[in-house]
Amino acid sequence: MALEKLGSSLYESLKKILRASSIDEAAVKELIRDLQRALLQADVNVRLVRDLSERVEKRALKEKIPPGISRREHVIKVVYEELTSFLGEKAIPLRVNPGKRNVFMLVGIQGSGKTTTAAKLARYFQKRGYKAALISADTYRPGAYAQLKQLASRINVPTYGSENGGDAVKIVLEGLGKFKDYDVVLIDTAGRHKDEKSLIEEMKTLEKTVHPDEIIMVIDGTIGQQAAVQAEAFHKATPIGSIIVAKLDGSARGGGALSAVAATGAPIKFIGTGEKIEDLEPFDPPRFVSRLLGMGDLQGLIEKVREAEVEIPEKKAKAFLSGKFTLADMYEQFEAMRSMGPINRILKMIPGFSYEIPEEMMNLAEEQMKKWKAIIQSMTPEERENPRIVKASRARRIARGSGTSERDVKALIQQYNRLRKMIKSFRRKRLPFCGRKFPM
Ligand SMILES: Nc1nc2c(ncn2[C@@H]2O[C@H](COP(=O)(O)OP(=O)(O)O)[C@@H](O)[C@H]2O)c(=O)[nH]1
Ligand SMILES: [Mg+2]
Repeated sequence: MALEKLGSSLYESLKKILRASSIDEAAVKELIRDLQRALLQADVNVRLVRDLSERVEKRALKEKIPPGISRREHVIKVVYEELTSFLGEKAIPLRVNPGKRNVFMLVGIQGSGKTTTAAKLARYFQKRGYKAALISADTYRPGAYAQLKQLASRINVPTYGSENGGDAVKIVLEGLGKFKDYDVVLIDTAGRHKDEKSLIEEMKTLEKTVHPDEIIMVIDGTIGQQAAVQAEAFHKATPIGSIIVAKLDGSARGGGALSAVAATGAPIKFIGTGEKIEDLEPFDPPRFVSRLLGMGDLQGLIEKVREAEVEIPEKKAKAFLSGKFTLADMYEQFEAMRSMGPINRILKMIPGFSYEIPEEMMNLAEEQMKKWKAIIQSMTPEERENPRIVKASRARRIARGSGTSERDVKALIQQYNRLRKMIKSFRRKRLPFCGRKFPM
């Protein structure tokens, strides 16, 4: 199962709850089954999934709902809170003991982002006033040392390593001898060997001889199920103290990180959000969960859902869905949307849209909405009820009254016709678009 799917399947289950006409025990149970399926498919540990779903079920069904929020919002809140508390409420920092040298060793398979992350961490500590140094223990991949040295030279951090292979343990010990009076020494290791066994052996030996203060596993945020397998293999060899999830830029949601956390029990401390040396952020569990669930801002969404739950009388909703609605109805919907704030903010909260709509297009949509609103306001009630009567002379009058052009007026009427057609075709396809409340 592709990695992003965890997020989207979790989101799909939550969306069902958002759309459900009533939240009863059956709806909650169904959500929990969906949740379990999504987590298990993402290789999250079975026991963990059971614990998590038991807590969600108990809280969703038994907990007294706080005043001011609906049962629907409460259920979503519970899921969100339980996932967050699983990841840790707050970021756990990578601790540096002052007055002593702190040695951190980065492990992970080739390509996960170790070398880049080592340089990013050096920069992170350097900016906080620590004296940092780097050691390259990747003697297997040609050019590994050169890559680290090149990154480090940009930030003026000293590096130790060997151009032409050699014994990784010996090199690390030499490097540590050189960097005695440093606050932080970061060891970049190999991610590949002749075979997996010799890689794991090397990590074990390094751990035993070097005794790093913490072993940090770097995982690629875009990988799926393998995250658990990798994490387990490394954790067996050396105790993983923390995790850094690299490549969490772009649209990667990082569901694999959940599995890595489950496999090692180690907290995520940082995420990598780009190829540049500054692209490292302390991990923020609530933000990560929102991302995982595919929402820009879950709490914001919950609020907006509440505001947007415009009560539409059943009769009107039915008429709308049969395509029998007037421009006035469409206007009402626009109003509901506008009261939610700028359209791009709303679109950003909808997964899929967040990455796909370019800023200019969003602004255009907002401009368009303003125009349409002005046009509809300049119409007579009769014209709103029956846009067909708007011919050339009426269109001219409306354009003048709204400060738009005749073309704009025609475009709106075309849009109205298109929306009607679209809704009629939805009906034919029997899309689950029903319900007393009309979700925008
Ligand atoms: N977009 C993005 N690319 C990254 C990130 N971290 C590492 N990379 C890229 O991933 C590739 C492998 O990184 P590297 O540090 O060499 O991985 P290593 O084999 O584990 O040492 C390189 O092209 C990096 O530029 C990140 O946070 N975001
Ligand atoms: Mg490397």
